[in-house]
Amino acid sequence: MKPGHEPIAGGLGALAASAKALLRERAVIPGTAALLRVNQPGGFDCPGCAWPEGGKRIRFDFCENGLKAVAAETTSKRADPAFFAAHTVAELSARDDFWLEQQGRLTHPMVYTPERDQYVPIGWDRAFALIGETLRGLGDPDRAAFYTSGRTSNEAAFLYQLFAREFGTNNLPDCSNMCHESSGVALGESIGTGKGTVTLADFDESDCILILGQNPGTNHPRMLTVLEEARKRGTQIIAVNPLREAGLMRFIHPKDAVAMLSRSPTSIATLYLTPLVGGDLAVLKGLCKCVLAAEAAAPGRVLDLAFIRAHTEGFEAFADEIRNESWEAIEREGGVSRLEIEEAAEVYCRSERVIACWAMGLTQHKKAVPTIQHVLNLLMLRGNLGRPGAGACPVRGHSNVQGDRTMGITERPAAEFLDRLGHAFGFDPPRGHGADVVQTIKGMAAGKIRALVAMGGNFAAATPDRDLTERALRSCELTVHVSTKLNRSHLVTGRQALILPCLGRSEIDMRGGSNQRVTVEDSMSMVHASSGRKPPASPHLLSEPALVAAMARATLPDSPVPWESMAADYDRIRDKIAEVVPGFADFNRKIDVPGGFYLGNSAGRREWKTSGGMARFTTHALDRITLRDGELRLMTIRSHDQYNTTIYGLEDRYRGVSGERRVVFLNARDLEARGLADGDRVDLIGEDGGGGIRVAKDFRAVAYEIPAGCAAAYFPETNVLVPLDSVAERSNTPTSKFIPVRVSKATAPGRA
Ligand SMILES: Nc1nc2c(c(=O)[nH]1)N[C@H]1C(S)=C(S)[C@@H](COP(=O)(O)OP(=O)(O)OC[C@H]3O[C@@H](n4cnc5c(=O)[nH]c(N)nc54)[C@H](O)[C@@H]3O)O[C@H]1N2
Ligand SMILES: Nc1nc2c(c(=O)[nH]1)N[C@H]1C(S)=C(S)[C@@H](COP(=O)(O)OP(=O)(O)OC[C@H]3O[C@@H](n4cnc5c(=O)[nH]c(N)nc54)[C@H](O)[C@@H]3O)O[C@H]1N2
Ligand SMILES: [Mo]
Repeated sequence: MKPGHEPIAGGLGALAASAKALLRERAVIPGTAALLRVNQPGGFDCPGCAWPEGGKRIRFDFCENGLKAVAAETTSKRADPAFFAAHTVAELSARDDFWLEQQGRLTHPMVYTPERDQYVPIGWDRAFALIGETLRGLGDPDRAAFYTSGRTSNEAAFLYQLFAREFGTNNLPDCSNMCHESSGVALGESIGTGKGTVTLADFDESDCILILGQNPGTNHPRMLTVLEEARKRGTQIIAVNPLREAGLMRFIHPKDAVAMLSRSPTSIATLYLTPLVGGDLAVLKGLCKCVLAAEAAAPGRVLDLAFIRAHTEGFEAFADEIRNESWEAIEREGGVSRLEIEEAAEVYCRSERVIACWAMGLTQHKKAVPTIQHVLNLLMLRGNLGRPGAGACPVRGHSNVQGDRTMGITERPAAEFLDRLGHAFGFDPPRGHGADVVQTIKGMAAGKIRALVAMGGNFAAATPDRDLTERALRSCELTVHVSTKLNRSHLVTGRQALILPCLGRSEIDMRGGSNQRVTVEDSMSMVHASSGRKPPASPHLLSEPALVAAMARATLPDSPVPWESMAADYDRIRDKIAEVVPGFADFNRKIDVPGGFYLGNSAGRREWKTSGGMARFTTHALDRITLRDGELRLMTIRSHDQYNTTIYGLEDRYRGVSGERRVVFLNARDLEARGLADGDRVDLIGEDGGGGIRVAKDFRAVAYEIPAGCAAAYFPETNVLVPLDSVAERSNTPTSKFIPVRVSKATAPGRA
């Protein structure tokens, strides 16, 4: 890309791309009408990301990628029985993810017939009976696993975990295991909460925002509006990212006609550090080192000693370790110069109210938990926790991934939660820890887990080690996918396989004569209602809560749980949630308020629910990262035209890629060292851990501004390369942002 011609995030490009998405989907509601009810009181929650809608100052906020998510759901295309009759599963398997997505909404419950290698329609009752019989026949409830993706509403999630636990298992893997699990572990241990401590209002007050390992221009576009406003107030924004992401550089709000015509974008980041992939722990240690040095130079002027004394433990050990860390190691491991780190630290120390945001660039690494704990260490040094304008902000992915956890979707439930659940429904929930995503794949591969039920998501494509995962899924007695759209997971069938189509969030959910509301929780712990406005894509769809209730009844015919009654009126589900989940008293009344209610955050009140009752400084050695000769650090990231495994299109406008997804971004020096040129076809070759190799074939090499030694390519095409055993310490999150690979000239055309 030529200097000066870098793309500007938002602007006219966003409007053009949005129009294209609507056209492609032949979306049922013309753009504006649908959008006007997205994220508005009385409307539905955007099925895109988990960035909050605006709390008290609710307003219409245009979002290109939110619109793509709505267009994808409201498409007029249909994958109906005639479609399935025209294709064998083998034929469908040969198609790519973009094509599968383009077939439109699922309309009927379908069952796999091995004789014809096809999906054929099945009645709902027979589908539920099949699930019930198979699950009961497993003998041991731990032979089943119940996966959840993060779009599932609170009501559906609550019923789903209840079903799994009444059936007798805590095998509740979820997408969070691959996403912000590392944040949850780090936050929990350091400050006694699994969630972010800030609200949207804090962004209005902060004078410095750190953005680490996050690409908001693509993945949380509405965040750019907040950053733009902050910039206009003079807030300093420090980006830490190996890539100079367009959304972090310059932005024009697509609603802002004047700026668009005059082309004067707001520059977002005031300082941009570009570490090596996996170099953040070093950079953060460097920042802490500078803060301690500044305090030594001006005692009592830099650290918030009152906060450190009253609220924290472990400071001395932490400070000792940081003082002993050498700049040589910090610069080598971080890939950022001491000078740049000092500059950033100077801004940090000058600022009174600092928020740190982060996403997958920090969470999907071997040292993810220590790295995030160093973000917290850095904040604690100056008391940037639990006061206005300051705090920790893990920016969540899926629109209700945080709410699902609040509702009990976790393989490691707290004892108190189980006590209340058992008490509310009159049963004894299982107490042992269940399987997370990685353990579920291993369990299936070992024949211990024999059935997988998936509430949304795309288990086969989103998880590591595609080959092994596919074998694991195929070995199951039963795979069940509750879905809106056709995806890869449907094509990787167990001995018996079901696709159960459900209502999307944009759709009217009539039960007992009224349009039911559901609720979601955003990344900042605001819970609010969502109700669909659009007629369902097919008359045969069921809502997720209704589906779960029916599965549960078919599996547990004698269950004392009032499944039918709860599925008929979601107010009754909410009444039960109020009984079981802290913070939800008076739930039904609270969601009548536009914008919903704030669940609160203990650390945000400076209450530390850690084992020691204090916020905790933590220490972590800075290990030397070594790669084998010729290997690069590959991070697997999202393009601007996808939602996780859902591919909307083949454009990555902000990175200058058009019409393809099999690209790998490389530093010119690394290209040259391999005798490669920009545009060459290459293979990506990783180790499989057992002495063999894994190959992702036929990518186009793109010369790019990325630190030497690093590479980037899109997920899920690269998931074949992610070893199942390569996980973050303690959170067990696959290390999707650090895959050692060799890059060499493509051997033969064809893909793997
Ligand atoms: N449109 C759209 N919106 C989405 C999604 C989507 O796919 N499409 N997905 C949703 C979900 S589930 C999630 S979790 C979020 C994901 O949101 P992000 O975390 O923003 O998504 P990624 O593309 O994985 O990008 C990670 C960023 O981290 C940087 N990075 C990678 N490795 C490192 C590293 O070692 N250090 C640092 N400092 N940076 C690094 C990459 O350059 C990239 O900018 O977005 C959510 N929103
Ligand atoms: N290599 C690599 N792998 C990764 C990541 C990475 O950065 N790199 N990121 C990880 C992350 S952060 C995440 S969160 C996971 C995502 O993993 P998942 O959540 O499992 O995957 P998605 O692609 O979001 O799921 C898309 C499918 O959900 C279904 N769906 C959409 N809307 C609805 C709905 O309203 N109800 C129901 N029941 N189904 C619906 C559709 O059928 C669609 O095909 O992937 C992880 N995998
Ligand atoms: Mo995610």
